[in-house]
Amino acid sequence: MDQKLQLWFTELQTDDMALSCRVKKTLHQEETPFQSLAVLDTEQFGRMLVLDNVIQTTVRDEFVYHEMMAHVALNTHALPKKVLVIGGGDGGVVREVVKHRSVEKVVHCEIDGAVIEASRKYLPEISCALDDPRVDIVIDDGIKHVREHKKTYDVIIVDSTDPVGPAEGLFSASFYRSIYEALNEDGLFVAQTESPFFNRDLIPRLYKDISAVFPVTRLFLACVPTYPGGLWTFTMGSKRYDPLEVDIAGIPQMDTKYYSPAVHRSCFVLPPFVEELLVQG
Ligand code: AAT
Repeated sequence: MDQKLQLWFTELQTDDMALSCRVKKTLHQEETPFQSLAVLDTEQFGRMLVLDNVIQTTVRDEFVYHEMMAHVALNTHALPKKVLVIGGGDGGVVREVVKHRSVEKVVHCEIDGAVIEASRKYLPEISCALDDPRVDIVIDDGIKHVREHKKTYDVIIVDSTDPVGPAEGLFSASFYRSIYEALNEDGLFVAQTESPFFNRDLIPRLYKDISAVFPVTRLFLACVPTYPGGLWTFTMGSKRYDPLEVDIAGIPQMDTKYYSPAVHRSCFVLPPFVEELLVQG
């Protein structure tokens, strides 16, 4: 018998489907006041951040999600100076936001300081911009933060966990109204809005709620291998700028692996089964 011991992490992505990854090593595990937190070193995806047994990000595929959360929104706004990132304690979205030269201040509001600490220690390639002088870290509930800041931000990015537990309120109509008020008069926001295969009730509701508040509402897609189903949705609500009207020839050259000017355009092209979700509401 020459069989090495094999350890696997399994995420139940739906009640009836799982994703399993072979684990080289468990680097960290703790119960925070908000959730159970683990950092695993996996064979397939490298280091992986897991909250409440759900994969949040991995070193090998994180670029897709973080680039698409940041650059579609920031390149839609004419001159984003002040940006709020809610959630995203790993720092991946912040790392992408600070690539924009117009950005003067990034407020990073994460409810669970333990996620930031673990990411600083075990995910340096993702958390590396958290010490940028333009970044202010606030440990607080994003819902409370937006309520307390009116007409403050040009762009708000909601990098939240799934709509259960502390993140549930980040998927509500009242939260979208508070976001509207926290934005400047030409502001816009983007949120991760889950899987078009497995969240077919949630996505139409969010789209309708955001459309009720923002004159421009657009849904776009990207492929994130470690999220359920791979294909992932993001929804943007904007007071003035339309991401489809951006002159993509004017987008500056950026150090990215998934996002590009052409992808800025193509990510809004929706297959009919996704388009269908937007007319249900
Ligand atoms: N960058 C991809 C990682 C995430 S983590 C989402 C973060 O949102 C977590 O660190 C969590 O602590 C934080 N969070 C949850 N609720 C709140 C809140 N109310 N205010 C501020 N931060 C919050 C996203 C992964 C998406 C996974 C999709 N399956």
